[in-house]
Amino acid sequence: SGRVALVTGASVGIGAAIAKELVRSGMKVVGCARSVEKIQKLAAECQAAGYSGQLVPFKCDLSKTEEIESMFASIKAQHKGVDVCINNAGLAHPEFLLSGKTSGWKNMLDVNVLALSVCTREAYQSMKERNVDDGHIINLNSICGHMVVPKADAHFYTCTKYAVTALTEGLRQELHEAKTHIRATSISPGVVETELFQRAYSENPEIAAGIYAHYKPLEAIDVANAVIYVLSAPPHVQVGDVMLRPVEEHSVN
Ligand code: NJP
Repeated sequence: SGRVALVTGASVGIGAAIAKELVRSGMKVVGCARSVEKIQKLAAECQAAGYSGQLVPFKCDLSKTEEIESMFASIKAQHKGVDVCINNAGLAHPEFLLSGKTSGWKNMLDVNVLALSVCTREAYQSMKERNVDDGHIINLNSICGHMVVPKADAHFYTCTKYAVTALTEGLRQELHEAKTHIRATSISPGVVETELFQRAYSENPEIAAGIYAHYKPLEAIDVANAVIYVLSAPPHVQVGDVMLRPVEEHSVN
């Protein structure tokens, strides 16, 4: 399609699945993360599979604002700019409010909230300077962005995802006031089987075992398919949020 998409956190999990599906659909995708070698491997897989798009790996530590800004400058120089920005990178340190580490909370704020906001601003500026009116900004939110899950050790994570809900809605209002047709969407999954999920429960394997005993978690491809749906909606349709949950997830939360 000739459009350029940025996918943050494209090295593993949901971001890797989204990057792959967008390349399959013909887009040029800049995929960023710290472990750029994993994205290089994914790019080679996409090429070997004969996908019509292209995956361009980019090394970026999103907790450093200056690295995000130089990434956008490089995208401008090499690919003119972005038409689609998928703010997927995010982390979940399972830490209680009564005992968690400040460094873990700060890390979540830096990536889940600050980097998402910096990427949103830079993506919008890139679209504006090229008069791109059909751009799209998609934020990876969570079920935790809509409710405080009981008995969870993820209240600070939940706070960062409530921020994503506020930022997505705020973005929609600002885009309207700026008289553009650029769309803003958030995608809110329940448990998805990725490294994030495995890491979050590595110290509490009984919680993970409880989840597997009760239901099958979502897979990264399920979330990637939601992104494809959101991007293929007709221009007058703005999908505000897609909430995706494993069947029966509610029964144990
Ligand atoms: O996470 P994971 P998921 N700079 O851990 C990157 C949300 N979500 O795919 O840098 C740059 O497998 C990291 O790359 P690397 C969740 O909140 C998930 O599960 O190489 N990149 C990797 O590519 C998040 O927003 C579940 O380590 C950084 C990626 O982020 C999104 O879905 C449920 C970075 C994380 O891959 C993707 O999560 C839900 C940095 N400083 C919402 N730090 C779920 N899995 O259950 C991290 O409701 N990354």
